[in-house]
Amino acid sequence: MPPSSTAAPARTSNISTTTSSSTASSSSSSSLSRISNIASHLAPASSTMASTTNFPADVVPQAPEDPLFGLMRAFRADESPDKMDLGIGAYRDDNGKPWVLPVVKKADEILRNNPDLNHEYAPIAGIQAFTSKSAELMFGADSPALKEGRATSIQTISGTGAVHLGALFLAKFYKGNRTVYVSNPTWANHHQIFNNVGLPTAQYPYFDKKTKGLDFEGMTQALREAPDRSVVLLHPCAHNPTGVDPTLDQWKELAAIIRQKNHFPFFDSAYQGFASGNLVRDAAAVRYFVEQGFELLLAQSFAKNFGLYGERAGCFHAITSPGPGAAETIARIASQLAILQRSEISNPPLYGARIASTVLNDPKLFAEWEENLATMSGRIISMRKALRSKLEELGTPGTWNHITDQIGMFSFTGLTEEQVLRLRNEAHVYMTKNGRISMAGLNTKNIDYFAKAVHKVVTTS
Ligand code: PLA
Repeated sequence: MPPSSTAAPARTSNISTTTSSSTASSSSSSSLSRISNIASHLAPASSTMASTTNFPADVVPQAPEDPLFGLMRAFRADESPDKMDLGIGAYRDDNGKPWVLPVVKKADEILRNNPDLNHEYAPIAGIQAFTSKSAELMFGADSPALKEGRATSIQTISGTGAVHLGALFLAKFYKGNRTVYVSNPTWANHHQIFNNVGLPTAQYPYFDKKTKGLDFEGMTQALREAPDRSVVLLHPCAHNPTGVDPTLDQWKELAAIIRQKNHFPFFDSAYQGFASGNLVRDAAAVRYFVEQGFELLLAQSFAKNFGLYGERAGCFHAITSPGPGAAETIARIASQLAILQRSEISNPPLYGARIASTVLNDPKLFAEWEENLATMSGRIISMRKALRSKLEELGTPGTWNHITDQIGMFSFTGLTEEQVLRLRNEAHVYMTKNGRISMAGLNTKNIDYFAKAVHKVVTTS
């Protein structure tokens, strides 16, 4: 697994990119070239040079469009009434519509009626009532790290901003092995985020193509073989893109290896409450690591579990190990995070964090949020069952138990790139080229159509 410092996913999962529409007809192109000839004779000498830019193509090459947002654009442009969006991981209700959580509507109402709110800047570290409750949500209110003052939390631009801030912090201050080990596959943006701050990424095996489950052997072996003190990026639950999570026993083994090798764990938590519908259960791996006394980083997103995608509510947490100097260490870390934050975004946006904070700080609203989470995860789980049984009824070749074994927002179907492209071209079904589907895009109205379309491409490819 050689470290790579280029954004590998952009190369491997690039969907069709639009080329510039410069294909003018031959007659108009010849008159165009005549005009440009005349123009070049009339123009001053300097403008006849090929380019006066500081950013020529060999310095700033044309980059491919982001695969996921490109897919979203292509879906929006498709005029077929049958089209299905199984691309980006955003919850949809049974009518295929975005769902504003009822508890979020309530919090919004409360905020709008609060005469004391204004649009002043937040502190650099964000809204304290939000960050402290975010930490409790993730680590537990009785977490030893919180009680002992060994944790610091800073509000970020959703999960992406939190991963980025962590990456930046490591790039500046981490003196161990600076290669970041990520799962193969992982959320494609992980590579870009780390590579962009100069930290190379390497991959540990994760997904077993045969069982469509976890390659635990491969994963543990790679972590044992990685140089001591490597950074290890982990998804605490609802792994993206595979939907495959280690069991708690496997997490314990992973923790033992990470401890033995002195690796540095960095958790990216984007789906707490989405995997099982239970916030505590989905935090079990993280809480185990904290109980074991690890020093670690954690990026926390509220995009999915609050349905606050575009509001960019998130948090970054650093925890240091217990010991006499712990409080002083965490204060130093916090001070440097504040400097990084100030130079990057100065201070974080208010609205999403205010919504989440209103819910997190009110026991009644919190209980209602848990019901909303159960609604979302419950609908996804029922779609998993329905999809599996429909494919099995149709007798679609292959096994489909992985659809119900996998967990969270996504299922890694095992469909090949060719099959994915046929689904897009022939059936207007949009999913990423790696065969990932966002389960929330399925509903009682379109699931038959999808199962039949999958059956067709699997039986005729
Ligand atoms: N980390 C992981 C593992 C994710 O899957 C995502 C989102 C994020 C972080 C970032 O989320 P946030 O910045 O919106 O909080 N992944 C999505 C969207 C849902 C995306 O790629 O941006 C996905 O479809 O994979």
